[in-house]
Amino acid sequence: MNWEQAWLKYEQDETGTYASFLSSITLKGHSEVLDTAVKELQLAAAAMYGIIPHVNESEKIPHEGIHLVVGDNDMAIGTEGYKIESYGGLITVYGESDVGVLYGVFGVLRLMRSGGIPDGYQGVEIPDNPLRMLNHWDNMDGSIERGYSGESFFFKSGEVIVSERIMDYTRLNASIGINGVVINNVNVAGAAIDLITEKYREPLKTYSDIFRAHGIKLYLSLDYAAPMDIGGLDTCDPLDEQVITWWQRTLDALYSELPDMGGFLIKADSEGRPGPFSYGRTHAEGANMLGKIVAPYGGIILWRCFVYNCTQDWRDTTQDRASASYDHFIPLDGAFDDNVILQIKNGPMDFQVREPVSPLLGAMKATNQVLEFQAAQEYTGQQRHVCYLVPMWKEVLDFRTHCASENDRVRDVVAGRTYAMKHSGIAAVANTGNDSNWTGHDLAAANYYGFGRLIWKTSLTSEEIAEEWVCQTFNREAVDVICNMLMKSWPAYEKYTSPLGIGWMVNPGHHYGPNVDGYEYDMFGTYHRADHLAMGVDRTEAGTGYIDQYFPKNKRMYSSTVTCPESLLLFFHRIPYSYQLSTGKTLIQHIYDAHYEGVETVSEMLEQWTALEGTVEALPYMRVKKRLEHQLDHAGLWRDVVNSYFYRKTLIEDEKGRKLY
Ligand code: GCV
Repeated sequence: MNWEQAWLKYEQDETGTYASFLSSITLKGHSEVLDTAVKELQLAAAAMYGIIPHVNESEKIPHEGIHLVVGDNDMAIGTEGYKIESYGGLITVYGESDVGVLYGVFGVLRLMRSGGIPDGYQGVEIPDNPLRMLNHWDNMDGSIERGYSGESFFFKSGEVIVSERIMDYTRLNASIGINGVVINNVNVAGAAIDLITEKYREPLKTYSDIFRAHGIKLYLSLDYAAPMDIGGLDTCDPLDEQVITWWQRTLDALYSELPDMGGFLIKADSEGRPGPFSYGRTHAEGANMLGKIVAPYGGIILWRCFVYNCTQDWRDTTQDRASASYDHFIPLDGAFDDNVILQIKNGPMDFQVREPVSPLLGAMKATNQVLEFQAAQEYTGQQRHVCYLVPMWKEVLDFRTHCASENDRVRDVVAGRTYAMKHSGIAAVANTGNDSNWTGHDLAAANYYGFGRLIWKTSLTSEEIAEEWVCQTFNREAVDVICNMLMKSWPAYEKYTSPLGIGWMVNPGHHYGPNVDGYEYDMFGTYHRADHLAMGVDRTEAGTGYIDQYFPKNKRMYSSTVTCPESLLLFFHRIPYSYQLSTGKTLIQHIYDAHYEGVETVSEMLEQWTALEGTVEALPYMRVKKRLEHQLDHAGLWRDVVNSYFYRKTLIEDEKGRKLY
C-alpha cells in the first residue's frame, strides 16, 4: 500500500462503478492547471480500474465519461468554485477558471471514494474562505519547530530539497483546497534569512512552478532584521531610507524571478524576534513598509498578532498575557495598508486544549484578518496522542462575536462577510514531516485533511469530515469505529490534562507531558494560581480586566460564574475547590473524576482499534496500536500527576476512594 499518498491513494474498486466515467476525459483548451486535473483523473483511473482514459480535445458535449468545462456556465461560482453534474453516463465539472475545474476534479474523486455520485447528482461548491493557508515551521537544517512527524521535506542541511514528495504534498494540498503555503518557520534564523536572496532562487522557482500548476501560491517567512543580518546595515528601522531601499531591491529581484510569490509572513516583536518596536515604530509602520513594496506585484504581508511580554512579573496581577494581542493591535485598526493582513491565533494564549476565542477576532472593523489554527499538536499530544481537532476548530468558527450584528460568528468575520476586507481567511501551522505517513500518527492526518475541508466549507460537520477521510484513507468497514474514536479524542484529551480552560500544566520547553507547576514560576504569564483553597485566574473587572475586550454580550456571559461556560470557568475565574458545578460535583471532585474518565476513554479507544485488526492494513494498524498503548500509559501519568497535585494541595479526599498518590 502506498501510504505516501495518504487520502489520495486510489484503491482498486472491484465494483467497477465509475470505470466507464473514468475511461474518457473531454476538454477544450489547455493550461498547466487543466493538465494537472487530467493527470489526477488518469492516476485515479489507472489505480482504481487499471485503465488509461482517452483524452479528447473537443468543443462538443460528449455523451459519456468526464467533461471538464472552463468558463462556460452562467453560475456565479467565483474563480475557485465548481459545479458537478452527473446525468446518464456523463459527469460534467464546470469552473469559471481552470483552478475551479481542478478543485471540481478532486471533488468528483472524493465523492466517488466516499459518498458516491448518483445519477442526477448536482452540486455546487464555493470556498468559504478566500485565503486557505498552511504555515510550516520548518528550519533549513531539516528540523521542524513543534514538528512531530520527522524532519522537513522542504529543507535539509541548509539546502532546499526538490523531491517527488513536494509533488505528492502539493497534490494533497490541492485536493483539500489549500491555496497558499509558507514553507519556512516564522522564527527565521541562519540560512533561512537568505531564502529571499539569489542563493535559493532555482529550487524556489521549482516549488513555485509545482504549486502554481495546483492553484497554490508560495510564501516565505521573513526575518525583520534581514537588512542588518544579511544586508550590512546597522538598522532595520522601517522608516529608514536605506532600509526601505534594501527591501525594495531585494524583493524586486525576488519578484522578477518568482512573479507568482504570494507574499510574506512575519513574526515581529514577539518572543525575542526583531521588529519595529526597537525603533519606536508601530506594527502598522513596520508592516506597511513591506506592504508597499510587494503591492505592485499583487503580494500580501501576513503580520502575526502573537505579541506579548514574555518577561512578566507574577506579582503584577494587572498584567495578563491573554490581553496582549488586543492591547497591541486594536489601537491600530484602520492603520494597515490594503494588502497587509493581521494573523490572529484562535485563542488569546497559545493553542491550549481549551481557550476562549481571541477577542481580537471581529473587534477590528477596518483591518484584514486571518485566523491561525495549529494542526501540529504542540499542546494536544504531539501526534503521539489521538486528538482530532476539527471539533475544536468548529467551536471557534461558530463562536458568536456579537461584533457587527447579533449573529456574527468568527466564521463570518474571517470569511470577510462581516466587514469589507480585501483579504481574509484561515491558516494552520502544519503537522506534516517526512515520516512515510506524513503526520507520524496515522490518525493525525485527519487534522491535516480536516483543516482543508473545514475551511473550504465551514458548515461541514466534524463527523462528515472524519467519515470522508476514513473512507479515502482506510475503508468503509472501518468508518464507524475510527470516526467514533476521533470524535471522542479531543474531549478525552481535555479531561485527562488541564481542567476547565486553565491550560498549560505541561513540561516547559518541549511541552509534552504533565508538569502542573511547569510554567507557574516563570515569566511567561501562563498561571493557574492554585493554592490550597482555590485555583484559576480572575479575568473579570475585579481581576485582570481581560473580559473588557469582548463585546458586551460576551463580556456579560464571561463575567459571572453562573453564565460563564463551565469548560472555561478557570480561565475566567478563581474558584474554590468546594464550588459546586452544574453536575452537582465540587470542583475538586470534577478534577478527580474527569481525569479518570479521560483515561477510561483512551482505554476504550485502544480496545476499539484492536478490534480493527485485519480490517485496516497491517502497517498502519500496528503503528496506531503502538501509539495508543503509549497514549494510555501517558494519559495515566497525566491523571496521576494532576490528581495527586490537587489532592496534596487541598487534602480533600476523592469521594470514590480511588488511589491518589
Ligand atoms: C514558532 C509558541 C510555540 C513556539 C512558536 C510560537 C509562535 O510559543 O511554542 O514554538 O514559535 O508559539 O507561534 O510564534
